[in-house]
Amino acid sequence: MKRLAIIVMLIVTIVVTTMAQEPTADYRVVPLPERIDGIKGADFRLTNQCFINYPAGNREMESNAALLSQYIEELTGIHMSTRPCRDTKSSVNQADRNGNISLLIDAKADNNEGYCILVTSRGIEITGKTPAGIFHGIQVLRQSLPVGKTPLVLMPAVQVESSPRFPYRGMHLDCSRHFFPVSTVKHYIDLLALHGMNRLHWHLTDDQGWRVEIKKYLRLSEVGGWRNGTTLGHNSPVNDGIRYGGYYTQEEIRDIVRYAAQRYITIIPEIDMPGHMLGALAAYPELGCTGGPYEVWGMWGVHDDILCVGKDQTLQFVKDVLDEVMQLFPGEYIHIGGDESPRVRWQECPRCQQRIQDMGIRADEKQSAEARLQGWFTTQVQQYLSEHGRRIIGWDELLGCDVDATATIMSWRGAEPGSQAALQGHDVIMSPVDPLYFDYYQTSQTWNEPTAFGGCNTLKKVYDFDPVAADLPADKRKHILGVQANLWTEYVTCEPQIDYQVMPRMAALAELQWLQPEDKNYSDFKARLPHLVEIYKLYNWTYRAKSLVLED
Ligand code: TNX
Repeated sequence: MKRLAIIVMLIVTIVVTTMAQEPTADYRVVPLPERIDGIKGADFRLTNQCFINYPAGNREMESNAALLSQYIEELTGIHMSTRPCRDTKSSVNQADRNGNISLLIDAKADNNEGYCILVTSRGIEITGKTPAGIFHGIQVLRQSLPVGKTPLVLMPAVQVESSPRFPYRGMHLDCSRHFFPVSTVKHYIDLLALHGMNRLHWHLTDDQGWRVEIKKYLRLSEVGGWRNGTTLGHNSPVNDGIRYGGYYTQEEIRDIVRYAAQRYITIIPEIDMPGHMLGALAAYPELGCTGGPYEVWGMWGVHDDILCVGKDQTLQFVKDVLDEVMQLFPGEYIHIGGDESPRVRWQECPRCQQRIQDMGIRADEKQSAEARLQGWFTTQVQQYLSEHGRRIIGWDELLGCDVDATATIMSWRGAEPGSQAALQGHDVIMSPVDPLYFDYYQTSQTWNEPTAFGGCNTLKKVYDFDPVAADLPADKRKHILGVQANLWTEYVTCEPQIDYQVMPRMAALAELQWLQPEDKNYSDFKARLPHLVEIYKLYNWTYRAKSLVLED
């Protein structure tokens, strides 16, 4: 009897596995779509006989179609041609859709970045209000595919729909502390795209190197872009003495901005001011309070030498730099830093003190005159940018120096400053050190890990974070525009190390950015992660494998 049962079980297993041999798509990807509703009826088979249709004459959709074709080929080896199609609503007509994938604009959809994927025996439709929404749908289809060469993929009939919880879904990359080639920045953009993100906060200037070519001040990159050596270990007195640096030409930046735009990612450049400016001071010492000489810094931390805002020349410099930055980066936001700006030089500087007098700036029990001077300076910059149709983002230190509510605050010293800012009417991006600094360790057991800044931000900690504090009043919640993780690179020197720090934590971040809190489920997320990791492996990306199996 027992034997018979075993034989029956064996036969069932063989039958089931043979039936399941057709490589099959699984729509439970990362970030998990809001709705995945199976549809009764026959499934669809994806083969190299299918076309990818896009509305004729629409350049963005043409590019979407080309990227989808590229992704399908990379994952499965199936080559699908793209094809422009016509009908009355700049969409694709029904006859052309049969047996193919069609990318369709639906102007009536309500979320700008939402998508709908409909799979029936007649074909696949990816619909969105905008090409950006369709691009997110494309990433979902891409992630749903099995990885490995195959002549066909079985696509179960389904309707998959989603729209993101937050409009701002970002990652930050510091290219000052270490400089990364254009190819690495593009690679980072590819990571963001796969994970459904739409903002790259690009930290381009700091004490350790100025990385953007400014035509009016060429010494910024030529002198400010290079340091004479780098400290070893965690700010040890030992310096490697190796000249280190580099910068992006304006042409390279335009190329990167275009590459990002094709993936619906807006780049927010950061020109950190008035602190973290040694790169600029080394090149133009007259912009500092003491006049220098200054050197591009080979250590990490916060430096006392910052811009002298008592000099009109400094303000002119900042405006000139921003003029070129605005030409390079078409997005609405410019990040002007504002963090970690010691005021010791300003206290001693006759020009800064004169400025305080001239502007009638006064200390009170809440703030020093010098803190208010930073506020005055920031407001000058903010007004200049707003005259040019731009808005500023600044680190949460700006809350301590009187900027008005049109400044968007990036909350890094915890989530609390962000909540405070929202209460004061600022828009807010949440990127608290704990748990969204991806330069921090991913485990408390650090001995086998590459050197990191410190801390311990595990995958689970990232997943469990809610960017909107439970006690934030309902009418203030709209100010939390989104959430971002930061990758500072004091200890990150090359592309594989970038990848190791961010993957798989950025997968957890993606779920915070897209999912409503009640739809999050850590163990379900962990069960979906291995397939995403198959894709990381396919592209030869480095990631922290232990995060899949250990809870550390
Ligand atoms: C704080 S976050 C900084 C950076 C460092 C980072 C290291 C912020 C506004 N300033 O300059 O690189 O910590 O985690």
